Amino acid sequence: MEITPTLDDDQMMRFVFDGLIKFESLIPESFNETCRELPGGRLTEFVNTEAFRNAVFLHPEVAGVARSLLGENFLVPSNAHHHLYEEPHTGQTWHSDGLTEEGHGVNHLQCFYYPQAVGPEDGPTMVLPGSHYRIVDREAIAHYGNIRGQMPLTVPAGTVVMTKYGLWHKAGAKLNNRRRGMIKFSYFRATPPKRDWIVSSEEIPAFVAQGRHSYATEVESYRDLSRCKRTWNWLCGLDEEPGDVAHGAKMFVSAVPVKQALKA
Ligand SMILES: O=C(O)CCC(=O)C(=O)O
Ligand SMILES: [Fe+2]
Repeated sequence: MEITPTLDDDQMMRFVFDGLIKFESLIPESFNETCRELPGGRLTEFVNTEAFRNAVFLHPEVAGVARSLLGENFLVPSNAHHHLYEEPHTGQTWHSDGLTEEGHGVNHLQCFYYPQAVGPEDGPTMVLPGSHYRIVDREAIAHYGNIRGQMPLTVPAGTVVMTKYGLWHKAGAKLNNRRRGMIKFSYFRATPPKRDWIVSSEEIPAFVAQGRHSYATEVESYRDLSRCKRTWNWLCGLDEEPGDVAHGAKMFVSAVPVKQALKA
């Protein structure tokens, strides 16, 4: 079995912009069923079985995305956490997990697998596309309620959502006693980035603006775009100084080098 990249330039750019990719009903029902009665909490033994590894971690679509975004010899998860809710609850507050990353690179994919369907009243995970670049104090976003552009992961059974670590998310409110499980696991990069996903020409294309997140004002969307360009260039192995970050303000003001000013 060989893992091959599955994303092309356009799909990679979309991931850079959204920070997530979703595959509905990806895992077959026969396998979903075997995951529905698992206890909550850390899953190590179960996910290290050949059956789980082949059905989920090395699923050609899932591993193909990991290969596209994380390069050759990416690290495959060897544990997982089962976020299981059975009772009604008010939901979590907005957060991103952990505090380990703050850069523009794509080094860590955090994935959510739902072995059963999740409806609006089942406590769906809420995610905010594009929030992976807004790295803020975890407590500072906890008070937000509904955010324009938030996406409830109301999904059919067998859905896998792969996100750039750092994406804002939370478990949504749950109104019933139906069991809702979500198995969370992570892939990591092990080699420096280069453009080795599906390409149709050797020439590296410039990042193509993907539009505007609905919560972003026009001004903030410039910042989103420059962050996307930086991540895109980084993924393509162009590890340049972030020109747009340093020079973005030149859209509105101008300046000359100090030596030139002294001569004037
Ligand atoms: O269960 C969920 O939908 C999300 C859980 C979560 O994000 C967490 O516990 O960190
Ligand atoms: Fe979380």
